[in-house]
Amino acid sequence: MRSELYIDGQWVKPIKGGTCEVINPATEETIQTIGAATAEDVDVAVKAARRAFDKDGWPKLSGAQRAKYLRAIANGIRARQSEIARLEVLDNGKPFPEADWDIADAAGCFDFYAGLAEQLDNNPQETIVLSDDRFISKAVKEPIGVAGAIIPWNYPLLMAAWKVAPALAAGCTVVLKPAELTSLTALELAAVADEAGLPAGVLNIVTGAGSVAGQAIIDHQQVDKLAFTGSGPVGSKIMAAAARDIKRVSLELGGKSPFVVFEDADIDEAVEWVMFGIFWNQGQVCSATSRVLVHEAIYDRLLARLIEETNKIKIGNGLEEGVLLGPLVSKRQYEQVIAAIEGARKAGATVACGGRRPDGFDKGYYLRPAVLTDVPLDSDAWVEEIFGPVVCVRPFKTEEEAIKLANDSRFGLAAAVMSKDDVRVERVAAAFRAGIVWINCSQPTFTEAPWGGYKESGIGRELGRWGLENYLETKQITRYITDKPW
Ligand code: TXE
Repeated sequence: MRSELYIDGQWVKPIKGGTCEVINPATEETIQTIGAATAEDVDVAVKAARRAFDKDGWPKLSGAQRAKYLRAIANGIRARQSEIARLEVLDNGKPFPEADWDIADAAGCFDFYAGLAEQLDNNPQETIVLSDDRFISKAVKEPIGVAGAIIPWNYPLLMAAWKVAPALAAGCTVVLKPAELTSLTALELAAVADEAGLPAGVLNIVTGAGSVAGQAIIDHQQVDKLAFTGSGPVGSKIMAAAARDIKRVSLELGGKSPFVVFEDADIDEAVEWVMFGIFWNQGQVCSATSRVLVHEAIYDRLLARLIEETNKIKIGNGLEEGVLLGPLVSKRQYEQVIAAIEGARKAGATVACGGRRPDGFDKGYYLRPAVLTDVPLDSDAWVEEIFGPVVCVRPFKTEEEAIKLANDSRFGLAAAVMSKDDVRVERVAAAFRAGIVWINCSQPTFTEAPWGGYKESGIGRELGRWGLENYLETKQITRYITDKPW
């Protein structure tokens, strides 16, 4: 298990010697003490990334050469997949099969962007047809420079991959700060990159508090681009910091995503997707479909089945066989979710099941998944992201009403619809004001497809070719090609 910062190809202790404890949310025990970087360490890391970009030639390598490193990282992750997945469970609490899937997906993300890095060689320039034939123009893609990436704790390695893989593929160099709660697998990523021979300074990992190390990254004048996934308030701070020096910025923030189930949906299938949409990863998912709108004709039956199935979910340590729901990531997150459920109750909602500590657990941040009904539309429980295994279910009468309720949110990350009527699902998909729409499912996520939100859920798109664009500038080169005088 790594504990030091990874800066300029070296494992180093923080200059001021600070540390932070890593807690296993299943046992509340400390599993590791890691470095807490300060602005001094961030400065060294940014300067290393700057040198790797400006002088050492990472952006000058061909896409195919960078792709080799990315593929070596993908293979390095896969070679240690189970070990890294186990570490993710200890750090984050999620069930092992979910962690194992995340790690495989992180490796796949590096492979995918290796492919796109190669394509940059094949198609580096776009010729532009001009209205004036005395000139020709072309558009060339170039890496932005040093990227500062700040990521959350819900998918620790996967979020690192979503930022690092496209940035490196584009030719940027990176300073990554993982969440202080879950830094262990990001440090393993550094170890894998190191073994893959990634040149010094291309990828730097600084662990530590958001308000210190994170703030130092966003304030650093030699960082050209900020990529962030996390809470809205920190997203605002990042945008404000970026505004000062006109840094490029991409943000993936929270959500309160709706799932509309029409009367012709198969109830068992709908319940399965509804549960997957909110209980996967203990509900700590930005795109979780946490507001379920069910047509009144099937509302009672669907709700009864949902409660029945929710009560059957096996809760426990993510390393135990068959566990579907682990602990929440931290004491703070646990207390916030409990407070949100209490707030809902006070506002008049009914807690139809769960919402409290399961029997027999005296340690760990475990919570029985909760189904809330009669949640007032103006209550926090309906409006704010809870980021836990808590779903609000509400009946609707008409398609128009469902769309209105679905879109009545300041967020717009994702939305889902379920119906056997093909025309209707397309119509509803078009009406949703959200960056990701799922038809007859919820949450499937593909490295190839764009990911990001409307409204307060963020700016920009990750994944797919859109993810690469986040790290590229476009340069216009225009040549005067005639002997005729100007
Ligand atoms: O997020 P923060 P937190 C939401 C979710 C959750 C809430 C709080 O609702 O309950 O946010 O979680 C770094 N400058 N999401 O407090 O603080 C921090 O160190 C620079 C949704 O953990 O936003 C971490 O690395 N960086 C989300 C990262 O920001 C700063 C996933 C995210 O932490 C910083 C996580 C600063 N001033 C939480 N302050 C999603 N969209 O998936 C903090 N950080």
